[in-house]
Amino acid sequence: MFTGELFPNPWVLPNEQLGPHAWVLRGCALPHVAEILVAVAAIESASPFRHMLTPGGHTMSVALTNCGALGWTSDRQGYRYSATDPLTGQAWPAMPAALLRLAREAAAQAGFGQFTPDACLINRYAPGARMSLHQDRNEQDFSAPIVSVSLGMPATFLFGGRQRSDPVSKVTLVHGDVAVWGAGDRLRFHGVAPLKDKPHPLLGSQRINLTFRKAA
Ligand code: MD6
Ligand code: FE
Repeated sequence: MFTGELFPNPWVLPNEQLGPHAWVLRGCALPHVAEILVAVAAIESASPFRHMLTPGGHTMSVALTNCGALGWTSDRQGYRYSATDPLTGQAWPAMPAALLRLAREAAAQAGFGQFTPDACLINRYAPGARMSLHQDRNEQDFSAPIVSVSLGMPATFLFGGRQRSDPVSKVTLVHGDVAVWGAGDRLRFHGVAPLKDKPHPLLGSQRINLTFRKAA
């Protein structure tokens, strides 16, 4: 049960609204960290983190894996969702029930009922890793929101507008924060500034981000 309303945690920042349909739910994942980490360990033992190639031929600084029916992949041919892990030739690990529950709970808190993600991209950042400004537009259906869980070291999240040239605001995402956005905010440009090395007590010098989407 989420008890944040009845027993506000003074160590957690207040929720932040980034747009009409975009929220940072502070500490929303904190009650679930242990089960998320168990799930990630099982997923990476079947489908390890790896650095993918961009269509432009660069190696991504972020290492990634996936769980769920579909997984986000990148290579010289482009970005796409695939039912199989190109590294193993097998299906991606199934989405653990605990992750699905957390994603649905967070989506509902941000005003998106009935969220049924079929894809969970798991990004792992080492110090210096970054994510350049992009839109999430490889999904079939932009009516579903995106739910993004941050664990480990803090990151500076860059949140722009619908045009690449729009002004970008910065928001710090810390361990346990969940960002949710959809509807009119679904196609806003966003990214992550190069990660500073501020070792986290539980996860050390890394940041893990889980991003749930409805891809098909
Ligand atoms: C990250 N996140 O936080 C990268 N995309 O590591 C994303 O690219 C992202 O957090 C869409 C919605 C939420 C996100
Ligand atoms: Fe994204």
